[in-house]
Amino acid sequence: MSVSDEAQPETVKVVLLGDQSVGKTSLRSQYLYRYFSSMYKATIGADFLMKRVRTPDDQIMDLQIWDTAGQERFNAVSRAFYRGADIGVIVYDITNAESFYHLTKWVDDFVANSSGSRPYLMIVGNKRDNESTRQISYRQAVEFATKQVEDGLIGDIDKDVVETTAKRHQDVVDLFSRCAELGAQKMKNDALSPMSFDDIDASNAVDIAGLPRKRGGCC
Ligand SMILES: Nc1nc2c(ncn2[C@@H]2O[C@H](COP(=O)(O)OP(=O)(O)OP(=O)(O)O)[C@@H](O)[C@H]2O)c(=O)[nH]1
Ligand SMILES: [Mg+2]
Repeated sequence: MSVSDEAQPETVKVVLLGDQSVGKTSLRSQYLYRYFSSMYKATIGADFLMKRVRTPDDQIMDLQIWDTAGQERFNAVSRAFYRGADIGVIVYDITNAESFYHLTKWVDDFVANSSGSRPYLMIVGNKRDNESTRQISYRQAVEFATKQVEDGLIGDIDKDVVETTAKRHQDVVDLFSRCAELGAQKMKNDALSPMSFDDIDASNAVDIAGLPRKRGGCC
């Protein structure tokens, strides 16, 4: 059966976030278009692109991949797009220690603004092709992630704390395949533990009639 013959798949909202210039846009472009440019064009605001994928256990799903702006002046705008996220892909640059030290702030912001959707996290050290100027080791990333495991945000450090280069297609395929796998896991877990009334944020209620099908979020 072809993908198009099947019932409408579930949508998994994946949000890329992290400091400016760490490579969020480049990771998504490499995944979707096999395109990498060494020119830097700052993202302003946020947007999403969709990709239909098949998980290793043969489940079809639509990844809704949001790219957000890392520049500080856009932080308030970016936060608005975390709502209803299933997976946060928090990116730092292994050659820029500051982008790593800011991870706590990104995690806190993301969790606080995802509006009770109980998202999963991936921690991604990008630009691993620049080994000679590395400032952050993989071990440091694992140490950081241990706290997120305790908080239930990361399930499997080996799979969810990764290093990539946006120059290499296979790296980004592996990254987003893991997102799909996590999306499938999250759907199962959400189905087993439906939202409690405490999870529902009615302050920004919208009429969802006519909006595309999406579990537990507004967009
Ligand atoms: N060497 C190397 N350069 C990269 C890599 N990923 C991105 N870059 C470069 O880093 C710069 C910033 O990349 P972007 O993808 O625009 O960064 P961003 O995180 O989207 O930045 P904002 O939109 O400002 O938040 C660009 O010049 C890219 O070419 C990588 O894996 N390796
Ligand atoms: Mg960008």
